[in-house]
Amino acid sequence: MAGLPLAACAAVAFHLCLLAASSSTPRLTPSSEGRHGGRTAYHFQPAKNWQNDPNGPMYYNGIYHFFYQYNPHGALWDIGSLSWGHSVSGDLVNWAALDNALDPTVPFDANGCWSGSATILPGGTPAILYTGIDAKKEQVQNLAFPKNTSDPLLREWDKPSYNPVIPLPVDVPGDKFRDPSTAWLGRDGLWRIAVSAEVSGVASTLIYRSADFLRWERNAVPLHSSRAAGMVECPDLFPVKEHGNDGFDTSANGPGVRHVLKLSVMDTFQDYYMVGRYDDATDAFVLEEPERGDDVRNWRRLDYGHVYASKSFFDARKNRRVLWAWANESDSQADDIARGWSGVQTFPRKVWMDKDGKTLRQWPIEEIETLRTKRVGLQRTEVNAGALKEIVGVAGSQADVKVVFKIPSLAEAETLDPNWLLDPQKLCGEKGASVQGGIGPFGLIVMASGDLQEHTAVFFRVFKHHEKYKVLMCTDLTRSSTRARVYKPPYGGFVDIDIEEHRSIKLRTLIDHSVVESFGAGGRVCITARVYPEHAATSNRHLFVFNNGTDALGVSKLEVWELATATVNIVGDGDCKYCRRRRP
Ligand code: DQQ
Repeated sequence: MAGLPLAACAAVAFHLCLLAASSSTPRLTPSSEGRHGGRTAYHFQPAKNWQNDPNGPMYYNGIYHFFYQYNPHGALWDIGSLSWGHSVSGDLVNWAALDNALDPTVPFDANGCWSGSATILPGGTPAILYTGIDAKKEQVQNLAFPKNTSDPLLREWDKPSYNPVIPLPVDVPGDKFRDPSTAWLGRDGLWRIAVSAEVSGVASTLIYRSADFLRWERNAVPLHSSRAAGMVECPDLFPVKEHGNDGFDTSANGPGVRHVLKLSVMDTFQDYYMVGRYDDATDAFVLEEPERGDDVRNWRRLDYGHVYASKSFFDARKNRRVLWAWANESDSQADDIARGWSGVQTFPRKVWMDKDGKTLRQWPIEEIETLRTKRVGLQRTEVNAGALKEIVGVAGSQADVKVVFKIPSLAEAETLDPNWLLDPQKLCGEKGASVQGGIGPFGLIVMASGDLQEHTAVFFRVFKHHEKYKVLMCTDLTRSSTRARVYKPPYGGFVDIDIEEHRSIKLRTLIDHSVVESFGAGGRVCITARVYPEHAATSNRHLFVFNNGTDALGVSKLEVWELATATVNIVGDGDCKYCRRRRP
């Protein structure tokens, strides 16, 4: 059974297990081999070419389906060529590639099958709603159904000829009407979806209602609108528990339920969210933090790094909500073409609402543990001021790192200039890992060359602010690569925790060649970065804890697991018949 761990096979429908396991590609142990040009080992990527937004994730009849914006013809986004790539999995870690689910073939999607969502209808039929770029190059919303629901892999999808089910409204420009959300049922028995549009120059999240999923009527009042934000995309409205971290089906509402509205803002290329109360009698969404206003750019950031167009789904298998997001490349298009691929997905994250009622918590799904191999750890140790401590014994290019820092005293915290509160990203830029502070910077140095000429730092820094303390979390890419044409902005956000009370803070970082995906304070702040170290192809990647503050710092616990390579859309073997069809 090369290619799929036995544990995963036990959890997966047998045919799917065979499909993935039929790959003759051996399960690699972590090494530099086979991961050329930053190709990842356990993040979702198609075998080649361009991918962007996650589309229509769902759990159906014991199998996870993942669709994604895919250009089958090359490594760049191409306005007229987008298809829905399709892969299936038994465990959200190992994936088998199928043929595209949707290609631009008919007048209502002749110029591209753009983003959308999947909904499982009562009776169990899955339905896809997606944006078609029609023959007139206008955006319309289309429906697709599996050709054969008894095919457990749902390989072929039918686009009924009555499409589009939602034509372009007269008050919306032809290029600003897209990205239908997963549908939810109101208590009146009507389906609702959210669709992004620009209406008379205002970025709007429209609600459409339907009794039969075929005929859709637009509500007069949008769910949300913002004059300031420019076009928003990929709306996601989902329920979260007031207490606890289990998930809810998308239609859940009533006592104990809050909702999260996530929007992707084109201007900033960032995802933002707000917790609120959604009333399905009026289709109104009332913000939990009205002081942040309607301008989505003032809402909470889903991830302070380089991710966009996220989408969640309810995983009935494990009663949780799981979120995916696209992490674009940060190097040049010429590099993408040379590599032959572009774009990864973040590792699937479980999401729930923090007990503060405002913050989303995000955490890698527990299945990542099936990839863990070698472990090294530290217990109750100190890192002196200005010191680095190397963690040896694990390959630093495919790892899951968890560390708990202990702050003995806050006396040396630097004073926060209030202007910095508005721009944590800029603050991270001005006070990077190499700028000595009072409490911090302290954290991890990852993907480092032996001489540290190249490295990426993920760190915290504690400031004093009006007799209270503010914790900043940053990813510093300044030295992440010596290559030219790499986008290396500072990334960072403030972490909402009471450091005075806890005197400790946790950091978890997933390292996967060109991905450094970090979760601060139990997933209250996430920062995903793409890195392209030159040394990666030729030497080992080192891993350190560091402290560039003025006092010694405690590390109560540190655990690092080397991660094995998952089977993700492997092509090139002789056996995987579904993969073979995608060979050139
Ligand atoms: N990507 C899709 C659109 C969506 C955008 C096209 C967001 O449907 O608005 O590839 O990245």
